[in-house]
Amino acid sequence: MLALHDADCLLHETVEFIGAKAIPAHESPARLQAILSALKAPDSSHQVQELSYTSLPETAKNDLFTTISQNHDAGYLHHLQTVFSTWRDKDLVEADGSILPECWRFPTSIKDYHVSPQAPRDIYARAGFYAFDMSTGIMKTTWQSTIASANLAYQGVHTLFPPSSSSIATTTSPAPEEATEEAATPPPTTLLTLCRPPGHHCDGARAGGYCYVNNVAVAISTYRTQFPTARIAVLDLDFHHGNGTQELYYADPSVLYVSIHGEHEFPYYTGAATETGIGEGEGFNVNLPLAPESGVGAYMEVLDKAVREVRGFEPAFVVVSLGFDTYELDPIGRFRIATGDYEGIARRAKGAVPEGVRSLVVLEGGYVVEKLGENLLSWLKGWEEGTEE
Ligand code: Q9C
Ligand code: ZN
Repeated sequence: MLALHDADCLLHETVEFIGAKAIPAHESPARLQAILSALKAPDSSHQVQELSYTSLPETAKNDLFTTISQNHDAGYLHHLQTVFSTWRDKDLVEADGSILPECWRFPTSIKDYHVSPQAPRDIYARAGFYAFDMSTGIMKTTWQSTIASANLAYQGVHTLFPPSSSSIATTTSPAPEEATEEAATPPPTTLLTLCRPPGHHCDGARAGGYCYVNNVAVAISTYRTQFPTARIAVLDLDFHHGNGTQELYYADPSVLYVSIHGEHEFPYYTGAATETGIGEGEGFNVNLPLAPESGVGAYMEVLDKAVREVRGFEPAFVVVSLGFDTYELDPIGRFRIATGDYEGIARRAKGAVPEGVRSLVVLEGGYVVEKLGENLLSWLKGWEEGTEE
């Protein structure tokens, strides 16, 4: 299977608070290194295509930024891009340090009173305004990795659905004389984007859960430019509920969000089965929380339900949010899925994709670095062998 990667995704390396301790974040560059070594091993049947956001022409950069801006607030994006240098200029953070929030927006107990939606003037307070937890520090290369990660989702959709207009430049654009030959090659039916940082927790204006820009939303907005009204299904298989993705499409009947995740786990305040959508989006959000310590048997039962939901929706495009924090030894996930189980899980999950429909697999979490490669290879085997139904 084709996987898209950008070396800039390896740069971001921050800290998190967990319990009473600040530790190097579980979401580390070593995760991606492990995945790359597995995909590039001599006996691997997979191909890694290296992209480079930084060498894109300005027009493509602008187009990507416009796409991101469809889902994220301008003040928030400005904050992600500038907060580190602002703090650094005032000597408020070390060159290799990470900015973490100290005070969040909070609901008051006064009925009908709403906290001002304005970003606070105070420089420390702004870090809290644009975040919802202390796992999502901002260091000097965070934006560079974030934009490279988002670009993978953007380019991934362009690879699956080559735009007819030549206005969309990629780093892999063929030279004009090769263009006809290139166009004759049919696009792949599925591909994997090695996104890091991940994306499913951040919402329109808040970073959280190691996420800054929602890569799945980038993929959906990119797809929408070509197919404005087609139905899109998101199947979220990370251990954690993708609160950000849920929120972005909660009122949207053209995007079905289906998630299997640990019950009563991070992000704690979302993910209940009672969250079914709102307004026109009612019925198009399906949460399938599963008890911690569940093994592959219980997981398969609920996966069957998820697959039926997606199939019933008849999507024209399927996006998978793929996390390996469902693995039995994961430090922050609590299911009991074994390496060998991923093949069967992916084979079953592939049944969610209707025949002839293309799919994009977007990397989210998974924190047992030593097993990430094997777990992914097992999953990809099942996904490639599994049939669309
Ligand atoms: N006690 C992803 O997997 N901290 N994000 C959890 C648990 C944040 C997970 C603390 C976990 C974020 C993409
Ligand atoms: Zn996760």
